Amino acid sequence: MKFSKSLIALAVGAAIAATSYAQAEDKIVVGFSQIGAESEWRTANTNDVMAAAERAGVELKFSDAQQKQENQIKAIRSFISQKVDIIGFVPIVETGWDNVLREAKRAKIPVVIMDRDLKTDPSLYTAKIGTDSVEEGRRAFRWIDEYVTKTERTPRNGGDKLNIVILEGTVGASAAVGRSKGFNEAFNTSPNKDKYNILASQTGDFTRQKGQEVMESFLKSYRDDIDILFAQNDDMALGAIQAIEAAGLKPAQDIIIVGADAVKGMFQAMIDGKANATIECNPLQGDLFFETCKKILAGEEVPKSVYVEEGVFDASNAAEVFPTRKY
Ligand code: GZL
Repeated sequence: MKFSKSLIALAVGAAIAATSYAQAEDKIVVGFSQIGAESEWRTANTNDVMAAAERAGVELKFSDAQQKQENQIKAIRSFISQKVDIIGFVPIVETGWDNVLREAKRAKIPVVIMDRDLKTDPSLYTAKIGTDSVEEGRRAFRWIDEYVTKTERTPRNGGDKLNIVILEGTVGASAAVGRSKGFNEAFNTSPNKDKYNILASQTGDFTRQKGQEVMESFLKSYRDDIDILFAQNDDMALGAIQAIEAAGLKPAQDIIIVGADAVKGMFQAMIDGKANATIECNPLQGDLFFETCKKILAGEEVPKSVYVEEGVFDASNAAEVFPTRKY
């Protein structure tokens, strides 16, 4: 029996389509809602999630919410209607998730939280993989306190207290709320607390641009009264460094600069003598996330909440550590 070439091509095409569909059928389908691309840290987190999805052999449906909670809620609803196997998301703010998580539960789609924390009924999500922002805040103040003591730092304005200004992260974000909570807790329990005064604290929304703008306004109001900056992420610290230099002051010398995240840009600033320290917040959570998703779908028990490993880096070890940094 003779088959025409086009009939054979048709049969081959159909076989490939069936195979890829079969492969797709075997792949776990994960719907993931990411906050946006507001910082070096967030980009590293997104890149890691995508690379980890490849390594895990899962089908990733990825949505970028452009910094809007309503876009995250829309994406989660879309994942539910697409009947994905499991949903992951980074809650941009702590509250406002109850209804959409109830819809996922009704659809019997497990939810895994990554990075930031949220305030909701814990039965509405299966696991949380994140970063301990309260401990990061404690570490920031403790580093400042140790550095001030070691260098016998005195107030630039000749007064009796070292003035601290704070660039806070996104309003309502657990990373900002937690870092403020931890910083204030360490401050209030320090034997040296009377050495310090928190002069001003304002959100810079975790972005470099806003960090620069708010630092410019701090300098306009308090210039030579400012001794220390705690920026709740490195992007805001890097923006503030630009503002400090534009005001004719020396970052890391006139004003001590401590950030959070430990991104490459901050390592370079420490190596260049323009920043003093950064508290690590590890964005490389993808492998643990997909491993947890697979366990959940296989019916295995998983811990309700785990934190990734994090450290503290400063100008004394920045050059040595920099070549080993993965983000
Ligand atoms: C922290 C993370 C924060 C980073 C910022 O866990 O959610 O969001 O510190 C990022 O750089 O914008």
